[in-house]
Amino acid sequence: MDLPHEPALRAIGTTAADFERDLVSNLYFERGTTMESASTQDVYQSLAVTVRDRLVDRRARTATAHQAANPRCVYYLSAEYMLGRQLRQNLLYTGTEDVARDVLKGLGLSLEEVADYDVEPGLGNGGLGRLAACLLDALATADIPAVGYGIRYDLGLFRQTIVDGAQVERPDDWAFDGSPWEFPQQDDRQPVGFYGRVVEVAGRRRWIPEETVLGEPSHLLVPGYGTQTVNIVRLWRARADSDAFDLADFAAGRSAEAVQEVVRSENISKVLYPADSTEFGRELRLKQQYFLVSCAVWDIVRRFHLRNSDWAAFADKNVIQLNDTHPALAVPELMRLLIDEYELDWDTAWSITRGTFAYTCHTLLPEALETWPVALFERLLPRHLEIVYAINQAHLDEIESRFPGDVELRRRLSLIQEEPERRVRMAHLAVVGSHAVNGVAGLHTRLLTETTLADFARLWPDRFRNVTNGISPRRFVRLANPRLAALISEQLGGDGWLTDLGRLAALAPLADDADFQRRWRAVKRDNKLDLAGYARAATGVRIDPDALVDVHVKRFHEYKRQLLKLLHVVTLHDRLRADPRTDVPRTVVFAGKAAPGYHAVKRIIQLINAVAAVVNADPAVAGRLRVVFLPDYNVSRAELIVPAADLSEQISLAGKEASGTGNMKLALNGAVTIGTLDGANIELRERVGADNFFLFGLDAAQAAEMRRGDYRPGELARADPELAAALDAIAGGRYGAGFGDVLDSVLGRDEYLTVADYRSYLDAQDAVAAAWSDPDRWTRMSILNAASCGFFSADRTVADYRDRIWRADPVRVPPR
Ligand code: 26V
Repeated sequence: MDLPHEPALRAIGTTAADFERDLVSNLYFERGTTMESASTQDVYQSLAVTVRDRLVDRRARTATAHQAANPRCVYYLSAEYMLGRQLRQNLLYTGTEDVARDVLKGLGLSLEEVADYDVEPGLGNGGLGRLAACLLDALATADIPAVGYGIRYDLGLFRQTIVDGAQVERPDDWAFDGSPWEFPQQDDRQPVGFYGRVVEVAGRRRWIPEETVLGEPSHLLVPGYGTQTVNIVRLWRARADSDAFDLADFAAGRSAEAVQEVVRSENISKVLYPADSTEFGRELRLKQQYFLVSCAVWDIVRRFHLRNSDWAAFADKNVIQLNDTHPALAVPELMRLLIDEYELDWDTAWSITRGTFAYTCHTLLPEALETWPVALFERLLPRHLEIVYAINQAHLDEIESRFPGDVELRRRLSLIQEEPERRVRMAHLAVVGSHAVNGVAGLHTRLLTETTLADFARLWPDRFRNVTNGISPRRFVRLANPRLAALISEQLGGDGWLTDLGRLAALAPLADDADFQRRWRAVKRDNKLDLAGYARAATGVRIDPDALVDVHVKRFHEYKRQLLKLLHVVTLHDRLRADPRTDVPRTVVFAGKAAPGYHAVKRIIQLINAVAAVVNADPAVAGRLRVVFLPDYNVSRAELIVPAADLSEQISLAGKEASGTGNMKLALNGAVTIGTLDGANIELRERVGADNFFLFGLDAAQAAEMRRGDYRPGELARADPELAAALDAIAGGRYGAGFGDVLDSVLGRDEYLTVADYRSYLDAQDAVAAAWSDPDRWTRMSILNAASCGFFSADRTVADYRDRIWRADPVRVPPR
């Protein structure tokens, strides 16, 4: 591709004058206004375009370099991307932050007030989505050619509001005021079929879909830090054909009928994880999954053909990483293209397919392992079901030849579950269709290969490996915590640590240095003041910047045990009522969304807010304990909370959290962890040292053992006077009537062993309070935590994937 010289040259000016001229020009040509009459929104939009243009030039050179090198490309398929706000990131990555600040100042505006208009794209739910964003950031930073494929949800997951203490979901119309970072490509639309039948044409099976929608791509730029590479994330939105609107209906006044087909098509990219409580919702989810993979696989094949002509090279030139099972349909989709459209024979197609795919599993919870009813699958994707059956036949034949007569083994490993209804097992499809399968932390991979996927690990031991998750230090230190970043850069003599996080180890010798400790504490305190300002405005609750900021922030799930944290709060409340000098001054911050249909955890949110209201108003507490629930946890909220945290709650029941990445974000920002031996907590504790980590609770083996035995939570709870008192206080209505049901889970089955771990957790919290009472000791722990987090950089994670799965080489993009 030739570079568009003139516009590119105009866009890359780096002086303040260039920047200002472009900003004013964008204001005029893009917004149709002038500096004198522009609103702050106008200025924001023009600023975004001005910054974006500086990346476009790099993107053009990246595309040219990739075209010339014909490298192996990494394609990341994910239902979620939590990219976070783009403006600050792109100012940083283009080195225009100071210039922009100066220019805006000259215009009487602060960068902060303009940046406030930047909205984070609502394309994710939790750790899986943020991991996708961190890996894309690290891929670009490592100059590895990569494209992320996803869905451009109009309304994302949902915006969480709290009404009378309860979560109320509202649409997250993230692009309502425009979306300046996106490049829509209306001319690149791609048809996607659904339903219909399979016919035989000249001895070949062919799918004749009954319904077709259009996938319309748009992309966002993914710049690397300190490099010229700009990769892309390509997001697809569902569009109806322009003929779908029924003019006759409309003319007859039947406006709802007129748009029926348009609405049905466009529903596919309306929201992330539509409720699956109805048949409509379940079908829509499966439609979304196929929509994404159909668009992505087609695009990957198209890109391959731009540079290659021989299918034999396909698995060498492409690796497709499946981010959990949501995109697992890509396996039969690639097979269908290769066999039905390109007429390859089965064996060739299968060896290309398996050679191309790799699968990352992100869970251990059996209920999160997706399966789809065969009946639904067959109705929506009849040809894919035939292909799944054929893959399964060959798979079961292989098992029979290696383990003759082992009917049980074949039943367990089949892609089809037979009882109680026939369903397609998506994790099995992903494992069988991939040449590499990985878990996301050491314990997770071990448990996967010993339990959930044990039979597969016995069948193909070489296919399994561990790649421990990581996080972007650019996003979670430099952008989220600029004060800390400045202190570290000053101390280390530059910002090389941002791409070589192991260099933080050089901070360890300063852990006891009085002056460094003082500065470290000052950074934390300023960050707490920022959080306090936000919390005050958002909830009315005052945060004391000198109190221990104790944070439990993540999606709500019973296994993550927000309820255990709340029982600690209630016990502290009891103790404070008896003795106002107990514990240390503490602010407990909760944040996180509950799945809309997950009633049990929505009740926990209500109870948290009820406890917060009583505790915060109780004169006996005298401000020593504050509880705040910050609504609508997302990347932007994490950027505010994480830098201010002193104590990081990572208290899932051991054996349930695949990895966790909040644990890494918080430790890297100097929070000390209180946690179980779960997920990546184990690797974190190994690195920061047992002395700098508050460990409690059962380990995974003990937890599994206890679940198998005669566990009696009701009796155990009554045997601990403080726990009994806390439960009585809740049941007795101290925080409002009618919360008895929340306790039923604990006193009944206690699936997540909250009662079993309570005492150990409280003891560990008492140790936290003792450590906090000695500021020098605490600060030492805090510094050592950050200094030991080098391993958790997403750059290391990407290097692991690159060396052990992707085998992809960097392509240097020359500077202009
Ligand atoms: C699964 C499902 C299954 C059916 C319907 C909706 C739905 C939505 C999301 C998921 C994915 C659950 C897996 C997940 O988010 N795992 C998280 O991945 C993080 C990154 O690896 C990891 O740090 C967390 O421990 C893990 O919970």
